[in-house]
Amino acid sequence: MEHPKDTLRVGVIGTGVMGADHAHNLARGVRGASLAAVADADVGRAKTLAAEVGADQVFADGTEMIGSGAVDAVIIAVPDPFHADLIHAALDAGLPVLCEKPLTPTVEEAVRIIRKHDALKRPLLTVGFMRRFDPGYLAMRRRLASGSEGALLMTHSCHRNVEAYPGQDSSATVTNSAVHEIDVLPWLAGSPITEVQWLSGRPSSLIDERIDPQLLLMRSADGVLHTVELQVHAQYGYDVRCELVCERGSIEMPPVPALIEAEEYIVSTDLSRRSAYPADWRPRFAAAYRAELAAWVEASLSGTIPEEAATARDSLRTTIVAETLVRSMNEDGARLRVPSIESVLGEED
Ligand code: ISE
Repeated sequence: MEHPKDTLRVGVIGTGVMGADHAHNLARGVRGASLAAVADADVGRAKTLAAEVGADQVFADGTEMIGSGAVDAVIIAVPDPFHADLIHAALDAGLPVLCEKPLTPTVEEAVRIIRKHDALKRPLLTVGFMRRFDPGYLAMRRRLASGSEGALLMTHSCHRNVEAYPGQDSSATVTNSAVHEIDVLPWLAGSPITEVQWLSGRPSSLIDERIDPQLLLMRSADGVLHTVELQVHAQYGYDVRCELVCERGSIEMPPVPALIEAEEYIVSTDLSRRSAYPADWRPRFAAAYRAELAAWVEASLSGTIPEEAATARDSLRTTIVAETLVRSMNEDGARLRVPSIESVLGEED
């Protein structure tokens, strides 16, 4: 399908937490976009969402929506293992895709997508690593680039969810949650991750299905060391932190910047000092999701993908690192080299 057009008719596939969030954002208004349809195997849930957001059409199957002619572009927000088939269908139909992270849980599936994508005349695939649009991360990146604190030496991140998704195992902490840090840290630091190690210590007694917390150590090609603590069943709040340790100082992300938007202040009262935490990532990254969607719509209308967003290749790189970390988990915390994207794609000289 050829663009530019005035309005991009967007279809949302998957009406769970993130599909619904994207649909509501579209319904609130994104310049150049209209929400044309939603799809979900759970048709009842899709119909409820369609009524809430004013989407004209409901499909029981995302592939059917892609082939229907009713949409010009799709957002894929189904569970991770189902991303690949829908991406293939959308690319075959020539539709721009915004796929929720991760691209795919395995490198093998991601490679097949890259091969198809590389053969296209124009890029169609954007992956929803929304932290690249978050004002907090963007501010840190600008400050680092200014050089005021000198060269980057280390980073420390912490990523805590209130409750783990049920039915997932320890590897999902890496492939579903840590992928955000695996994407955003090289983007901040400007150097790919080349070596990793997965570690765990005393596990929380509050969750049986997976080891929680987990600690990831990652080293980038230029020697910067990244520590990442993941705790997906932390109970108290959704808490994402990041500190960049430099030669002459450290740059810390302002705590919970999204609360400023929600007018949740740090309150001192009754002999105490309190600040609120969001319950999950939607309020914390609300501004990022909106900016990501706006950039994707604008780029799709002019036949390209947003410059700021994670590309298919960026996302393959992330999946390679995540898969190596899961290997380290299965090999008792072995320190492992991360295969280069060129070696995985057979593009080495
Ligand atoms: C979830 O799927 C997300 O993408 C959130 O941003 C992340 O913080 C959470 O850990 C994931 O499970």
